[in-house]
Amino acid sequence: MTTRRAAPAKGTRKGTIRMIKHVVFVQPKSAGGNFEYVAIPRQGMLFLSAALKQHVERAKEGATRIANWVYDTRIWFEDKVGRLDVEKDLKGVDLLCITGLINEIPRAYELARKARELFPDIRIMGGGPHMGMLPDEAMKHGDFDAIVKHEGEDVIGPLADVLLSFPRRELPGELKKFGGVAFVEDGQVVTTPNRRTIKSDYVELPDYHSVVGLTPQTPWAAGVLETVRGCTENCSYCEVIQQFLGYRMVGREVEWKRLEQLQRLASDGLIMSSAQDGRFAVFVTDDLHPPPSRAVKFRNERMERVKGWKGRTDDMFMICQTRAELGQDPEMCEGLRSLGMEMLYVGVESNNAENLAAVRKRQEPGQVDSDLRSLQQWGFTNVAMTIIGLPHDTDEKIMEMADWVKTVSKYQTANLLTPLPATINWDLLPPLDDDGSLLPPGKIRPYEKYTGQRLVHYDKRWTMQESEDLYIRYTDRLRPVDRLYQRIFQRIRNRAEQGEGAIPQKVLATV
Ligand code: B12
Ligand code: SF4
Repeated sequence: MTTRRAAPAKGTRKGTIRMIKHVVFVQPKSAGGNFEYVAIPRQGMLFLSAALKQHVERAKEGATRIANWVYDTRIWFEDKVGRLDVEKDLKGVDLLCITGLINEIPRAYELARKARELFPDIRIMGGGPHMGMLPDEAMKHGDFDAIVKHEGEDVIGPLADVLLSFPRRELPGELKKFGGVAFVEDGQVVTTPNRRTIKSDYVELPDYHSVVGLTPQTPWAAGVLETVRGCTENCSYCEVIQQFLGYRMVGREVEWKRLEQLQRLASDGLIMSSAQDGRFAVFVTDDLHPPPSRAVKFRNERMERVKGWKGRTDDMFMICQTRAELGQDPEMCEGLRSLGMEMLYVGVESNNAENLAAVRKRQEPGQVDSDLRSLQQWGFTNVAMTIIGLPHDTDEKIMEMADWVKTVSKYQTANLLTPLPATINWDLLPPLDDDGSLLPPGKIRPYEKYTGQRLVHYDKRWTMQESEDLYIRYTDRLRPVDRLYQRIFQRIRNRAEQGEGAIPQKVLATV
């Protein structure tokens, strides 16, 4: 472990010398999933980095804390800045924090193993919706000191203090005192009972400034904004409810602060703006930004907030996720349009009623059709999110869906049904191996194939190869939104390579 001495940190007691602990957060390279991830940051790491710093600040205010150092953090998005060179980039680093979605997991485990091999004393923490649900697998295939389940803002600071204060052999005794973590003791994985769910704005502002390679020459294509954690629904293929345990809105004023932060980032050139109208894109990452009308309390609260956002989003081109039934709520549609909500990612999934019932989607195809048309009339650009390979699909019905969905949406996303941890599909659908044969018991799943572009479980209708062909035929009929982001990202890269400054971005203006 390296600990460099630093000048006394601001606010420390006179005479107390604080050291700096170096922390690297890494989001591993994806195995070819959506291009939005390359062009726009994912925010988990941004909140965790801010949480570590907040932890130190709170300690200064008198909260109990055993350590006497400050945290210097760097956030490494491999999709944006390339692969971390473990030997070079982790030199002098005390703590490595790794996240990962399902297709990023092989790289996540590889990073943990390599870091341990080259720096035996480094501390390594893992988390996110995959590792948090499968700590046994993470411990077996990666080399972690601790895995955090569910959200991490409340625990990352105290946990980092402990990991860096004790020799590794003494850690199990200390880690037992934390809720919602997993670690290895005497060769066995120990998982402690969950902690309490935290406030969704436990950290108010994400830490963009620690992102490696975020400059006016290489800005984000859009900012991200979180106003809610969790979802009011419970679709069978989705992991959100298990991961976030309920729908929780962040504070009204916190939303405003986050909007102001995005404005500052855009004016510093760290989020690109359109040369045509000067606006910059903001992706509201909430699973359901406007809640469904039946969730009356949340829906009304969102309506009030829409009014409160007036004047705070003037230079933003906003994008959010919603259910189609938003089309039945004229007041909300009008409000969202008036604050610059331009693009909606709509959970369409299927146009087959039996499929929708099978996945507990609580929507009906005829209604979805008219809702999407109504949203178009309000002036929204619809991005229809679809899933194929559902129980009642056939090749023919899938192609028919492609033809229909283009009439009610300008862009689309497409995924073949993919089992996710902690969902019913995980244990129900027999997993396939890399070559499409049934996975032998005990073998790790070929996660790099879990990009939604093929079936990764046994299905008597399609082999893995056939499902890849089906995916290509289906998406060839669509206008995938992904390709829009790919064009934007390519422009950023070209401009950066040519050493040019701000990006005259016309692509979003054409949306
Ligand atoms: C927005 C979003 C997208 C956008 C992303 C745009 C962007 N740049 O943000 C788009 C549409 C591109 C997308 C794509 C995909 N997504 Co997505 N996405 C989401 C969504 C709705 C929000 C993500 C988010 O911002 N969450 C909020 C942050 C704060 O949460 P977080 O990152 O999980 O981090 C917290 C904790 O998990 C924990 N934590 C995380 N990492 C670590 C690490 C350490 C060390 C610690 C201590 C803690 C910790 O602490 C964090 C703070 O509390 C989530 C659902 C959700 N609500 O999370 C799905 C979700 C993450 N996506 C999911 C999936 C499957 C995908 C795809 C693979 C789909 C596909 N087949 O293509 C792709 C993958 C993209 C890729 N890598 O190539 C799954 C992940 C399941 C899994 N086990 O991996 C989720 C959970 C939804 C679901 N269906 O269940 N996605
Ligand atoms: S509405 Fe979306 S986020 Fe909510 S459970 Fe269904 S798929 Fe998941």
